[in-house]
Amino acid sequence: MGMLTGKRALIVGVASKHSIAYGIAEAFHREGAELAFTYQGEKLKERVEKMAAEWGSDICLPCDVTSDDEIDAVFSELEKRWGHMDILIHSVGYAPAHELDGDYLSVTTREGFRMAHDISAYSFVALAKGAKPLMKDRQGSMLTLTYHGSQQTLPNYNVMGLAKASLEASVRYLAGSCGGEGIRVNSISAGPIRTLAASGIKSFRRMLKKNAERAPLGRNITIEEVGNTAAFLCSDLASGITAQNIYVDAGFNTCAMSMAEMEDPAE
Ligand code: NAD
Ligand code: 0WE
Repeated sequence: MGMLTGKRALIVGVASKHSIAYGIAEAFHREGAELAFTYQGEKLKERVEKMAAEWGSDICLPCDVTSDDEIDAVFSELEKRWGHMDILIHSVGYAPAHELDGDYLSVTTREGFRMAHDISAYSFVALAKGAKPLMKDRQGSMLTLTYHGSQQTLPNYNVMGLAKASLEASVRYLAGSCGGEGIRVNSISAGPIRTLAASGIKSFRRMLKKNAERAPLGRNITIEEVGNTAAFLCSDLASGITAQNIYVDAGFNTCAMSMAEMEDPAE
């Protein structure tokens, strides 16, 4: 029997086979969960439906998280199809590309700030509102994805760092708000991974190299590793864990400088 046998999970944020949400879906499927998916727009529909079918799922619903109507439609459909659910995965983030390229004060705009916070932080609240009634009193679990740029600055992450800080605070408030119904709320702070969301980022390759050098494990992490941690956090094995942020970053966040960085022969 799998760690998630008998559990029903809605996964928001699959865009490709490189998506963190794809790694989570793989692990959840392996551990016996029943899955439903959303996709961001018609362009992604077919691709997500195909992946869903491979995991034995025929629930694939459109959902742009900026639309309350689309979010409402997702949960009415899940109520019809499932009646109840156990797990909500939020793996969504966005800021306009120009906000992630250059000096923070120079590139940040009111509209970019608004969009980053709406799509990357508020959307978890909006989805939690819809999911909570379906998750009542069944040891449910909500999980979102964050990044260490919320805690320490780095080049170009800019307004996304603020949105992730808001998202992490929201995890604690949501945990308080949903704890009475037995629902746990946590986040995973993943190290950098080459996904679609990373593909537009200048010098991401260099960043991956620097990260591996500093991380105690001496390497970067994979979507499989994030998936496995997500499976644990959403399983009953983690029944005492809520309002937490768990780092899956090969230890990077704890290290100010590594021996490997000291020994770089190029410098
Ligand atoms: P990805 O591009 O595969 O996934 C991002 C998802 O966000 C896509 O599925 C996209 O459709 C969705 N999305 C964006 N705007 C949306 C909207 N308006 N409505 C609905 N969906 C929308 O990239 P990923 O790296 O898997 O990102 C998933 C999460 O992981 C994000 O929150 C990201 O910030 C976080 N994260 C990524 C990394 C990394 O290095 N890749 C590291 C830590 C955290
Ligand atoms: O959260 C993210 C990615 C977020 C992201 C990426 C894009 C690229 C395409 C949000 N919005 C957009 N908008 C686009 O138009 N990560 C944690 C990955 C990431 O992004 C960075 C990073 C890391 C790591 C940006 C700058 C520096 C580091």
